[in-house]
Amino acid sequence: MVVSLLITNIGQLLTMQGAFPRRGKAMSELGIIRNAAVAIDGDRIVAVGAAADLEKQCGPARCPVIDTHGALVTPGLIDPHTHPVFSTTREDEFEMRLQGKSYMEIAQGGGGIRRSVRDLRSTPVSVLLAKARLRLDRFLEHGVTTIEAKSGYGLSTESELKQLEIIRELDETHPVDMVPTFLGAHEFPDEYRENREGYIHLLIDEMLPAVAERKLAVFSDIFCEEGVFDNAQSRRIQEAALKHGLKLKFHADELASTGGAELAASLKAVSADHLVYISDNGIAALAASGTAAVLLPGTSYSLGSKKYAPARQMIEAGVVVALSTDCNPGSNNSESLAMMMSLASVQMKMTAAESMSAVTVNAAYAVGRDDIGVLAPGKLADLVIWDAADVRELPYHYGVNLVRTVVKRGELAIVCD
Ligand code: IZC
Ligand code: ZN
Repeated sequence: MVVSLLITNIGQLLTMQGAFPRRGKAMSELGIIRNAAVAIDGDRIVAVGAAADLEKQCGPARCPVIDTHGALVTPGLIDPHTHPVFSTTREDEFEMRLQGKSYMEIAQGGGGIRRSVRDLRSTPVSVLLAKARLRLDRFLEHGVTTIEAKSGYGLSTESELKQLEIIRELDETHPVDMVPTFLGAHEFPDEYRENREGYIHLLIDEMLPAVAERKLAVFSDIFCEEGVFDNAQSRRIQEAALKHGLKLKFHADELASTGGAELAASLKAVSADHLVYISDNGIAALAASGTAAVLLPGTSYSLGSKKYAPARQMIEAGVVVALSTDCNPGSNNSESLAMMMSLASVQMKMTAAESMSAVTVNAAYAVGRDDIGVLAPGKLADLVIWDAADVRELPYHYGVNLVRTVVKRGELAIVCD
């Protein structure tokens, strides 16, 4: 066996082998091997198993070795919903919400997404690249090795392409891998407030074809919400995206119950995200269609809401549940999936094991990938060595970074000791 790196003396190795994706009780199964090792060659895993066996085959004399001294090792975490390319932050809006203003009131006053759009349009690419790169560094430091990344702060053909090209450049030059999503339907920009139909035409006739022709996105997403894109508009735009070969994601039922989950399921979307106000019908529809529910508890937290998505009901109904940060300048500015796991435990009653499935295998499913989120021969060698011995420590020991070492595509990307 040719091995370029052996990681051994692992106390608790979560291989996540087993059902893909995980539903219901299977979300608690983590494919655990104790006293384990992982053998890597190049960017791939070649073997996982008992440390004693793998050390015999490729011991310290024959390849570089990392001794984790009994640590917890997991796949690199996957964040299936982020808005990482933006210019300035919006901490003033965070404070306005503390004083009682709602997210939608701020948006209707010209703040919110439209403010980030004005910012992005007037910021040079070099500055946007530098700012986004720092966010990717932070994701990596927190154990995240792949993110889904949305446009949506351009809202003109030129600026949406600019944002997607930045995502492509970062994917090529930063260790964190990115799955690009076109989110031209994030809002109606300032110049189309009185001509919403005109913006929908621009999306369908110009933006989607331009994005598809340049192969700049895998997914098309939409903010399907009261006061933004209604269900009929969302269906038209997403049906056009399907014709261009894009797969679908939805921001659905975040601030009100509008039937967004049912719409996503009827269009066989890969994921429906947020779902704080999902209906019982919506839950049944997602379970039946196999559309993943990407839950973003940090958004409820940062919006100061007491209402979280009904994760337990979804898990019990057999919905594929994933977790994400929603990292964005408005409703949740965080790069820590471990913090989201902690919120998922306390606020949504998900166990540590369920949360781990939600940020590995199920998150991989939600971004349309099966080569990540699992530690098995042939999969990408993306993994995290934690300053913890048991997965239950992650949601419990919160608000600090427990990541010790991150291996990305077989290379040491972060080393804290
Ligand atoms: O910038 O406010 N909800 N999109 C939908 C967002 C939040 C991002 C933002
Ligand atoms: Zn979002």
